[in-house]
Amino acid sequence: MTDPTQVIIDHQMMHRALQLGRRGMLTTAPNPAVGCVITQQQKIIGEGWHQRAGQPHAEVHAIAAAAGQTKGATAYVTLEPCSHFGRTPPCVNALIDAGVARVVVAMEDPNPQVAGKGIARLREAGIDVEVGILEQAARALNPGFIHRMTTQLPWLRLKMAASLDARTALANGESQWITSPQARADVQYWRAHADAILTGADTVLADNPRLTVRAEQWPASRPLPDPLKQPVRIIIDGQNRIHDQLALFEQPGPVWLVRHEEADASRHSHCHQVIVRRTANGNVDLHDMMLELALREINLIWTECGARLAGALCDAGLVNEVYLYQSNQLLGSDARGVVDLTSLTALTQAPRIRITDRRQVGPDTRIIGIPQNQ
Ligand code: AOF
Ligand code: ZN
Repeated sequence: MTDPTQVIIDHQMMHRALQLGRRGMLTTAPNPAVGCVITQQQKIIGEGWHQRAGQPHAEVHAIAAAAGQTKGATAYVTLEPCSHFGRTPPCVNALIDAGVARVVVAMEDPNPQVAGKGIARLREAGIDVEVGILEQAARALNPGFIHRMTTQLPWLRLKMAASLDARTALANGESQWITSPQARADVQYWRAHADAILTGADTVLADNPRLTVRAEQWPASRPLPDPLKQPVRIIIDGQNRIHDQLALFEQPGPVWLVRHEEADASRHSHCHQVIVRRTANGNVDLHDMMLELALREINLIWTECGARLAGALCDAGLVNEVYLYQSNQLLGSDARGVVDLTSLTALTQAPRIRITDRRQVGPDTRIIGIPQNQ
């Protein structure tokens, strides 16, 4: 039977490794964020976390920090140590060479190049390996990476802003600033977690948004990342309506345009063009678009768009998480809804959202949930 004191220590150490891993959440893409702690006689002798793709993995940093004290040590890692040569050599080799006796892993690496092979290699080398401690928390570190590795699609978060009576704009289209500055600051924080911000040409032409992450709007309660990375801005432009005189193009960071095969590639040649199939009714095939974006190593997408695109993404089953900011205003029943669900004809078909978090953000309420088709 496992020693109960050891179980508590294992949880404490993995908790620390998760804390370290979180430090990389805004910088490691397309790699996962990973943390590692090395202990000797239940005392931490080395810590590390993955910081950037191409740079050393968490284990390598932790082994270096433990500076030659690793013989017989225990390593706690939030993700299975890698067994392949990628941008960097395998971490299992580094752990075996360091002489660790035990490795505790929170979750298996879903990357097919690893997928259990790292654990097997460690066991073959006579190392005691334990898997699954704080697995749920480890999964929450990398929803985009895990989803892309297991489904070949990015994880898509759909942000919506609505009034208390769940309306998004007046009938005349006036819509900016329904929610409070605090809610908009929170949006900046979540934008920064994404590899890409996705919207449609309709929204870009109507609102002329910048779709950037801005230091001046960053929430005061959160440490400002340095440097502030700009997610790729992706615009679905099936009818070639995007023109050069947009605020989007005055800001730093890449813009990608999603278009059909027949699009005129010479227009906006400075933008990367993601060419996708059309659906039977002539629209951009959203599923095909998502596959194309995953091929470009986009793990996590933050979507801020109009009701039509939001509905189309829901109908296509491509929304993995919704972030709804609900203000304290009433806009009345002539105002517009948040999501157009055109295929919905019976209440029994109404999609349900499993609410995972609900809290106050300034005067507004933020609701996070997972559509139940997921
Ligand atoms: C680990 N520890 O800290 C991370 C791992 O191209 P590379 O060499 O950076 O390898 C990237 C892959 O390695 C990535 O897809 C994932 O499977 C794993 N990430 N593994 O042992 C780490 N970041
Ligand atoms: Zn590795």
